[in-house]
Formats: sequence, C-alpha cells, structure tokens
Amino acid sequence: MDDFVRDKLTEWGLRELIETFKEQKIDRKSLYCLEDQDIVELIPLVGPRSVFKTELKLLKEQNTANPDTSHASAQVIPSTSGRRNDGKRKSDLQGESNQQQSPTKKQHLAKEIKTLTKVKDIMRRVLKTIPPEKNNLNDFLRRKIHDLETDERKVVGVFGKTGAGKSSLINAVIGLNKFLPSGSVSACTSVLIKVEANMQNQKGEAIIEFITKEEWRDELWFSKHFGLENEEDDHREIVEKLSALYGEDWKEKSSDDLMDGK
Ligand SMILES: Nc1nc2c(ncn2[C@@H]2O[C@H](COP(=O)(O)OP(=O)(O)OP(=O)(O)O)[C@@H](O)[C@H]2O)c(=O)[nH]1
Ligand SMILES: [Mg+2]
Repeated sequence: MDDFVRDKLTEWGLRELIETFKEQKIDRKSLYCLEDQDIVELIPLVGPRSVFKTELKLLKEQNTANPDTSHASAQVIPSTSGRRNDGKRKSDLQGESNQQQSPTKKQHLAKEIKTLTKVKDIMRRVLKTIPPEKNNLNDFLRRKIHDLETDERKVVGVFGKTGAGKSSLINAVIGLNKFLPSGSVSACTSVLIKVEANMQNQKGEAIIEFITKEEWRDELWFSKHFGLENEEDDHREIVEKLSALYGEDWKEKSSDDLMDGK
C-alpha cells in the first residue's frame, strides 16, 4: 500500500477498504492491474465494489487521456450556462461525448454516486447525534435521512419516433392513464421528458423548461442553414424534430416562414 492508493480510496469515499488493500499489498502499479475477479475477492459488498470499479475505470481513462496529470482528481465539468455558440441547447448535448472537453455520462454518474456516498456517510453520523426524544424536528430529520438511505435511482430511457407510443407506455407502467399527454394528431411530447417519483408527497409536479421565441428562431435558423450538413445523427434528429412539429413541408419553407406559421 502506498500513499497513492490510500489517497484514492479516501477520495472515493472507500476508506473502509484501506486495511484490506494494505494487507493485500496493493500499490499504485497493482491497482491498475486488478482484474474483475481480484476486485470481487477484495470487495465482497456490491455497493462499495461498484463505486470502486467505476472510479478505477475513470482513473484509467484519465490516465490514458492525460498521463501527466493522472494523479489529479479534478474533472472537467461542462459549462451549464445553457447554450453553445452553435445554437444547441444544453439538453441537446446529452448524447455528446467529447472526451477532451467534457466528461462522459459515466463520469457524471460516478460523480453522483460519489457525492451520494459521501452525503450518506455524513448523514449517518448526523443520525447518531439526533437526541432520542420524539418531536417534530427529530422525526423529520430521521425520516429525511431514512429517505436518503433508501434513495436508489435508476434511469430508464424510452426512445422512439413521434407517435411510437412512448408516453402511453410510461403511463401504463406508472399506472396513471393521463399522466403524460398522448395523441395521434401531431407531436405530443416532442421534447425531452423526465419522469421521476415525487419522494416529498403524493402530488405530481411538472418542471418545464421553456425557451424564448428568439432562442427557437436561432435554433431553427441554425438547423435549416447548417444543421442538416452535420453528421448523420444530428441530421436525422433535426429532420425528425422539424417533421414532427411542422409536418413534412417544412423542407420547402424558410425558417422565417416556419416561425410565422407557428
Ligand atoms: N394500437 C395501439 N396504439 C397505441 C399503442 N400505444 C400507443 N398507441 C396510440 O398511439 C398514439 C401515439 O401514442 P403516444 O404515446 O402519444 O406516442 P409518443 O411516442 O409519446 O409520441 P410523441 O410524444 O409525439 O413523441 C396514441 O393515439 C396512442 O393511443 C399501442 O400499443 N397500440
Ligand atoms: Mg409522448
């Protein structure tokens, strides 16, 4: 065991593994050589094992991308300021994985897991300090910490062309007939929709991100003039989006005409 391994385990919120790694004489070099079977033997519990595997993978990726700074833990976080100068909104960028500028989705996920693990660790310590008396505040704190303990989120993506039945499927799965609008006339939920259980109460809540007319005008103009020259995926996405919103004859109209008609 060397400082590098100790620091990494600490940084990843896996301090409880330091002793085992020390006994097994795992140093920086052997850390990179660990096989899946070794990891199973070293870390029998699924929770810390999955965190470890994700973090080790990221470390290896960082190492490959930037060998000189592989010891650094800082990750490049993409700007959240909304738009890029090519006219795309940030929600449109989720499929991109430019390794040089922004972390992959896996890196985001690993960061989330790491943060949640740390928060849980802190909250467990807070729980121990809550006095045993029953009162509103103590009960509230215990309940919130319990919710956090049991908060296991899995993200399931539903993809398909407009009218394929995505919203109907989600409604059927959650057992609420008219939760998401569905219909056959034109594009219904033609934007990214995220459905989450409301852990606070039984009510449904909608968080909707609107864009201004000017922002849509810019996006439309960009799509018509440059977007269609882009790679295959971008091209297809634009064609599907505009066909869903304006029908097939959008191709013959200018972006100004489309704006005026909608
Ligand atoms: N026959 C049949 N119709 C379905 C089925 N699922 C959905 N539909 C109908 O197909 C139409 C479109 O369904 P939606 O659930 O709105 O489709 P969507 O994929 O969410 O469409 P967008 O929101 O426009 O992307 C509706 O009229 C549904 O009633 C199915 O399994 N069988
Ligand atoms: Mg829909």
